[in-house]
Amino acid sequence: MTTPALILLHAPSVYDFRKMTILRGPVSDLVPSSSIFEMYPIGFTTLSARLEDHGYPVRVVNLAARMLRDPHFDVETFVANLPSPLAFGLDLHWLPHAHGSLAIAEIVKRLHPDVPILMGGFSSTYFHEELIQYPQVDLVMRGDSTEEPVTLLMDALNYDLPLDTIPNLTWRDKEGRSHVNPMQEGPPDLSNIEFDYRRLMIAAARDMDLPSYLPFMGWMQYPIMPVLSCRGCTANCAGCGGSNFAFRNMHGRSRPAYRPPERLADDLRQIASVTNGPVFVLGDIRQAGQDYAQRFLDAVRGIEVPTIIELFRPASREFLQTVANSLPNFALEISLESHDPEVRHAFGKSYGNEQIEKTMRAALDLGVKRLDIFFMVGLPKQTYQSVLDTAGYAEKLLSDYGADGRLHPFIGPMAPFVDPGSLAFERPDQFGYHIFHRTLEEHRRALIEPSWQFTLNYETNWMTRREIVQSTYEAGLRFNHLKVQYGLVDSREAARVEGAIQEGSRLADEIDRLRAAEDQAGIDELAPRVAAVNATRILEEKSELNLPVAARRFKLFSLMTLLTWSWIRHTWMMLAHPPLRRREELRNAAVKRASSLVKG
Ligand code: B12
Ligand code: SF4
Repeated sequence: MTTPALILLHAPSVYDFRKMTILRGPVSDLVPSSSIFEMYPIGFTTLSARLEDHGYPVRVVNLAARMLRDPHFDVETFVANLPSPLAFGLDLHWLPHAHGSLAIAEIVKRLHPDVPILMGGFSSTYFHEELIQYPQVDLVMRGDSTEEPVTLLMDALNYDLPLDTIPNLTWRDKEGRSHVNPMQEGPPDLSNIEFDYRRLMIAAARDMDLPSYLPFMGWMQYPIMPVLSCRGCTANCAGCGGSNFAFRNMHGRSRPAYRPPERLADDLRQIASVTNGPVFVLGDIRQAGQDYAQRFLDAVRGIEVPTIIELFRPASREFLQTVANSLPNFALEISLESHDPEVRHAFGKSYGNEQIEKTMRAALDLGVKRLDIFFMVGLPKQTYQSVLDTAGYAEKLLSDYGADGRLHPFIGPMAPFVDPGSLAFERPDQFGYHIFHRTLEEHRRALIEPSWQFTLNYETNWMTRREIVQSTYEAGLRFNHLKVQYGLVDSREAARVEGAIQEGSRLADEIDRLRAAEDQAGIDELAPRVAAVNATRILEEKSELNLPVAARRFKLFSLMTLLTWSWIRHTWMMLAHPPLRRREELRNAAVKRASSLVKG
């Protein structure tokens, strides 16, 4: 087995979620992960590819998924048995990992005290100065594109070079002083980033450790894969830490970096060459202009895997016709946020219902396989009644367009957090928000509150945290009834969901009362009931989010051929670039790279 230079670990949201009584709520019901957020960032793929091409083998361990899969999985024994790399990397990308990532970092530091701990991702970037104060954290890599600086960092750790020339790095020296190196502007486009997930499949085979590489629980049954059209966004939704505003302030990026459309199409083809699972094209392909969208659609013509396209705003019939011509199995995702255009506008989306319904009509006429419409709770100007009225609008949509079961409305809360770096977090008064937790430590603690009501880092001028929680449950019940009525879920399934929603709502109230009375023993007694609700998707069954997938989910022959070829390539690369403290000339090359950067 190859000795890894970097071991990338993905933590659960809360450590150890298996032992704590926390009503986690429907915080992840609209994404493939469970509420412990076991999915690791796409960046693990691109970082691994870049480092391996420079002779630094990378191992990925999805600790969160392993803990979920096996209740007896012993993290400490597993970590103790890992080989000592040049560094351990942990993502603190999504803030909901604030508790788990720091706890896992502490365990790793205790068991491998001489190996530096590196953290990275959006939340690490936002909180880098606070993060470096935790004794278990040695290095924080900031920015939305860290492939290049992390490679320089590996060189520095491998050849004992100074750290002060490495862009984007926040670090602590031997005397315990922290340093913030200047930020380097990320690449203007994504042409030199390698988004080849097959590399991780090969690494899983190489490390003989498939369970550690699985992106989320259930992936083998529903192998959905994303392709990323850009880093950044042109839009400015109020609660989003990946908005144009947030990217500008956090990552110094003034406009999105796009993947060239033909490369994006290649990414899609690569996935389609090994699986029959759906592919999600992340980011509205019209963001870079009609020409970009057209080139992408020309380049993917004829790909038959189910392909999900995101729309940030209404689309013309002409555009949808082009999508349908190129991707016969296309599905659409649109986040309307609210039925009320005024609320939608306050959140940052300015279009009317008539325009978006025209888009829906056209998509259905043109043969869209699935049309998923998302609504959110916790928006500016949104009252409790407005949330319930959204359910009324969902009914209207189903009655007008939902006869054949292709239209699926979903609702979920903006939870657990309004993103740091977002407009609503930075300028709460302007958007009518009240932010309860501001620091990383406050968010870390909020994650171990006994109920998601107290984890929420905000309330609005229009709803308290309790109202956000209870309106979510009430709207969830209404959506559930609608789904039975329109044949989107079967009645047995719906009855199970209904039971879980009612129980979730009761538990939220009971915990509210017990917490106010500081009755921890009373909360602990609820553990079995809380565990049962946590184990259920309460707003929508995960299977309802899933597109139908061919019985043969993987193309085994292509996969085997690919693995064989890639194995040969990998061995060759490793021989051509002997890693880890082996050759003087490599050290010289690394010194040169670092010094050219200082000059540049
Ligand atoms: C795609 C996406 C998703 C995909 C995730 C796909 C994936 N596996 O990464 C899906 C739809 C599943 C998703 C889910 C969620 N998302 Co999301 N998502 C996005 C989106 C639209 C794009 C992200 C992106 O461009 N990534 C690409 C680049 C930037 O990141 P990357 O390549 O993965 O990683 C690079 C760097 O971040 C860094 N890095 C990352 N990790 C590490 C680790 C180390 C050690 C190092 C050195 C570097 C490093 O280096 C990488 C390589 O350059 C953004 C919005 C936006 N416009 O940015 C929101 C965003 C990132 N998501 C967000 C949130 C909140 C979530 C959820 C928690 C929502 C929820 N409640 O369900 C879940 C979490 C899911 C989980 N972990 O299980 C917030 C995060 C804000 C914050 N600071 O917490 C964002 C900013 C906006 C939003 N609200 O949607 N999301
Ligand atoms: S939520 Fe809005 S701002 Fe954030 S990534 Fe999506 S479209 Fe862009």
